[in-house]
Amino acid sequence: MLKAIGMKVITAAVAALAIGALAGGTAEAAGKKLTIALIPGLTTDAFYITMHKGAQAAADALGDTLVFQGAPDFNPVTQVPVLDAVIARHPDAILIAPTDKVQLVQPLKKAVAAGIAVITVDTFIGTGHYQTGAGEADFPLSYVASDNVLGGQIAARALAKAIGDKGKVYVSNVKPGVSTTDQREEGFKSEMKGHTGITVLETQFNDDDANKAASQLQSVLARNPDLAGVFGANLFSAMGAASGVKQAGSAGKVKVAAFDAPGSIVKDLKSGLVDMAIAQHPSEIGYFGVIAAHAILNGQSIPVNIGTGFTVMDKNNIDDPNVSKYLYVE
Ligand code: T6T
Repeated sequence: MLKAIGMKVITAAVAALAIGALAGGTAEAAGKKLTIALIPGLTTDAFYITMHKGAQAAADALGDTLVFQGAPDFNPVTQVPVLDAVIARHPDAILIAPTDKVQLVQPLKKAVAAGIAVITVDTFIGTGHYQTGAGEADFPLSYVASDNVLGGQIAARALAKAIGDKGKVYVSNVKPGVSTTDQREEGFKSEMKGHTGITVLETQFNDDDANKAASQLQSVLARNPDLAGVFGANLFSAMGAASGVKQAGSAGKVKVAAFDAPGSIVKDLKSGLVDMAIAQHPSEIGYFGVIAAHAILNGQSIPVNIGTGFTVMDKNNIDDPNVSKYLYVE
């Protein structure tokens, strides 16, 4: 059964804006032809590749030019030089998934100083509350993303159910300071507080490296032979944890709740290695990011938060085309 989460908080305002912007069907009707840059967290991640596809679809519909430029790993040290290079090309707008809540603040201020509109997609800087007049990092014009606290809560509920509401679990996570994955862990832990039979062990940070996540799974399992489950808080954390479970010969015994939905998740769901996957809708994030940039640069107001949905996948619904259409592209 399709469990599309009822959080289509793409507001009526955004929907109207999208329709209004696209209704003319031509670049002239929609406004001036713009150059919009999309800087992902990293280039080789199916999540951002899918986001790029959505962004390109919107740019094509609006007659804008989209530039996709990113770093090979999820790291502010490699992302900031990419951002500097993009600022030097002076696009009209930058859509960026900042790889750190703090370290991207000053570099993004340079974009604003250069007269470039800044919108963050997927991740945020500061607190994520923009345009409030408070704090040093509220300057982005909008934040387009999944509700990541809710995503963590959904994962916790599903994992609790899969392990019969008792036993030890842990979160396989990227690194502290990443807004999305911090929020997923927060949501997971807050939900687990209500599950008194479940003990949440210390989080394992893998630097977005699936091999590290796999070996951490095996170490946690060696220390806790009664480990009941793991929550992989993003694609590489989840895929790595699942492969650690498989290598340990514990498939089906240690339950896996995965965030993100690369194509390879299908066989893992069907084999029972992974119990459920929370697919984000990255194509929507890219699409509405471009629409928002286009709108604000054409004098329209835009919502400061644009929320996109989730689709929860498991072995019972993955063959439904209304579910599988949310698998990420590679
Ligand atoms: O989970 C996504 C994204 O939302 C997160 O910010 C970073 O990791 C991913 O790109 C998946 O690898």
